[in-house]
Amino acid sequence: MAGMAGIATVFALLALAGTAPATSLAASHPSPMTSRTSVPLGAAVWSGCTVATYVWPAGLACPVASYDARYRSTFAQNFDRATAENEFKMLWTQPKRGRFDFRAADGIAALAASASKTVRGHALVYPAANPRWVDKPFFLTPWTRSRLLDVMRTHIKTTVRHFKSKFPGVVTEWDVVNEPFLRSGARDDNVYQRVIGNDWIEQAFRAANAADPDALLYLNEFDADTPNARQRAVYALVSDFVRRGVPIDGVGLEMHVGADGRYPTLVELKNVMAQYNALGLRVSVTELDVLRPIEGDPVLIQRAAYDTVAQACQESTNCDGVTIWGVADRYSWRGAAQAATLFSRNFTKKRAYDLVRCRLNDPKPLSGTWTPKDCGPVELVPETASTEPTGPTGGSSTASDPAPDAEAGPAAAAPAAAR
Ligand code: 9MR
Repeated sequence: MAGMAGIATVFALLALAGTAPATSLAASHPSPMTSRTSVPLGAAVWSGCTVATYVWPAGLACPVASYDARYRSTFAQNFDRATAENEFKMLWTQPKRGRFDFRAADGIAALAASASKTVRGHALVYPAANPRWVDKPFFLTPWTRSRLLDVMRTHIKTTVRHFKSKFPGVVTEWDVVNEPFLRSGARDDNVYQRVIGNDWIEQAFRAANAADPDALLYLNEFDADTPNARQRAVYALVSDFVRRGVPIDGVGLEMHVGADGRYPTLVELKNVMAQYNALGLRVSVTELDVLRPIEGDPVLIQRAAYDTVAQACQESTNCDGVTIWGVADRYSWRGAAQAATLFSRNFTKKRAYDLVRCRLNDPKPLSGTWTPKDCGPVELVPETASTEPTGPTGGSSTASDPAPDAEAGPAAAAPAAAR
């Protein structure tokens, strides 16, 4: 197991080798897209689990992605930008009140900068990733609205300014608020909601904009990619923001899909993206991964799911990015056996990667005529191949990607799902 200082050193050394990418200026919000010749493909990266501020569940193996050269090269060679899977969260960056600790987060920014990639900052306010001192204040000094607002604003300002000055041009956008709604469409019952009240989300966006007027600002939400109560709640909130001039640029669609063997249809996804387009907002697919289906050929179904999401983004002119939640199955939070990402346990590229890349490299332009290039069929197997249901684990695949369980190497630890 490696210590946090070691992780930061590894990434800091890597940073010396590269040049930071240029920033894009976004003086007004929502910030319209000015060109669309390709859509960036990102990956969530993480540095490992042994840091002082984060207690890994006992008994689980600890993945040390930062020390795996294949992990770093797979990211550098195949992705355009990074999201810190955990290290930018408040639990890591302000573990004690007023004591900021950006060492692990800097490691991620340095990894990206060393490979000339940008970073999506994830996330400034994510109630599920609060440190304990935010959720359970000392009983003699309970939160008041003004005290907690001050804490939230200070956290946002300090974090955004830290990256803006230490890694200029690298962190170009932020998930300002993460997962503020419940499945019912009601507000999540978290400390900001209870103490500050309904305007806590607006206050967070205003603080982020004040800290970096050039950054693109997103509200990121789970399961808001199909028409449902949570999606309607997100839509109502962001349309109100646009109407009143609250600074926001886009909506992040997480897209952890494949539970119950399902994923959104192309029409559903394009309709949701079009709703935000009508408001002048961008959409970004921010955390895409696909669980093994319950029935049917797992590789083909996962491939089709990836292709569908990429096609929706390709054909929606306000879609400005797709990020996969993990570089490779080996270190995926889903566990390697789910084979949920675009690279196998042994870092072999899957056909789904080529399909996604092909579509994102050929997006519908902002104006003019467009005929999409042929990316080839999803299925590249003999027509006799069986796609019959094969049982509750999805069975084995007849397609040509590496079988998830057939390869050597340790399984990555899979943290418990957050919901
Ligand atoms: O993938 C992340 C996992 O390693 C963490 O244990 C977990 C707890 O913070 O967060 C996971 O990432 C979540 C992301 O930050 C927000 N959307 C849902 C993701 C999966 O739970």
